[in-house]
Amino acid sequence: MTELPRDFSAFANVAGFPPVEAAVPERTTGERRRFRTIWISDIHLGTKGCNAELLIDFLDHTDSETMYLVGDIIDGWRLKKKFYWPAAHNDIVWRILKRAKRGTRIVYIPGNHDEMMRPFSGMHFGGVEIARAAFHDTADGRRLMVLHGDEFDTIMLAHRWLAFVGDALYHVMMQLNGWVAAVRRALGLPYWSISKAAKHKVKNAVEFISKYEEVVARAAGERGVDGVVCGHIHTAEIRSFDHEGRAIEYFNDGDWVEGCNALVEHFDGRMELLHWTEEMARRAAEHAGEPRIAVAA
Ligand SMILES: [Mn+2]
Repeated sequence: MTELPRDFSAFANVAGFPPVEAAVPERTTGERRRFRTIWISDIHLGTKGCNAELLIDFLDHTDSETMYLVGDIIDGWRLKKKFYWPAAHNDIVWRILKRAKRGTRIVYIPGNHDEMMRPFSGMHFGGVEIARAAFHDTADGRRLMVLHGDEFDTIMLAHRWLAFVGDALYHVMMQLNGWVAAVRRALGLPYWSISKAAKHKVKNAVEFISKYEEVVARAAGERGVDGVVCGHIHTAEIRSFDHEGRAIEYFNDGDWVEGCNALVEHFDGRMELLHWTEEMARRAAEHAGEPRIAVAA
């Protein structure tokens, strides 16, 4: 007899997939900001880290002719270990499929966490094209290479883990430093700075990111394109690199775990990084000045 998954209700949720209706209804009133192109990646659906509420807000306030899903959309690695699939994650899939139905061209480029989708490259599911990589031509005539970015891990492998040393950990270590120093002194041990060691690691992480960006941009330069769009390292960025006297633009669309970023192309070809927490704060501030309608008791 086959064993049922522990969280059977969550399994039932996926069994009825694709969902007929979203648990959180799609916002249908108000203006949506329209773009020529939207790039989002590293959503990590199926993990607690995914900032689903913010992404739902983003999807309900924007629209585009084309949308690229630049990998690590579903976290297959984590799902395999522990099944986790809240309604909000279904709502994101529902909204993406709805967009495709409304006429948005959607290109899904699987990453390393959703590599089980890579064998389906060249196929269409519910109006979503699956591709290993893509080329995008901007409105002002630049050709961009679009890929997830884990392709460069083999080059970067030695320093990979350093990219995940967070700032929070660094600050905790700074605080621990004084305490550790006191204990070591009491034990008659020589001074050793935990924060200095941590700082070295953080510095290495910054160097890793910078090196990664350079490696990706160089690969784009060698391919003869004008720029590259990727994700993977969860660090949103727009940077320009020189490749044999030619400017190569590096775009990283960030993530929806910490940064909550999207890369957008305006209708004139101008590229912009959106930081959605800031966009939401701005929207709240704009509405704060509006008079509230008093409800009669
Ligand atoms: Mn990745």
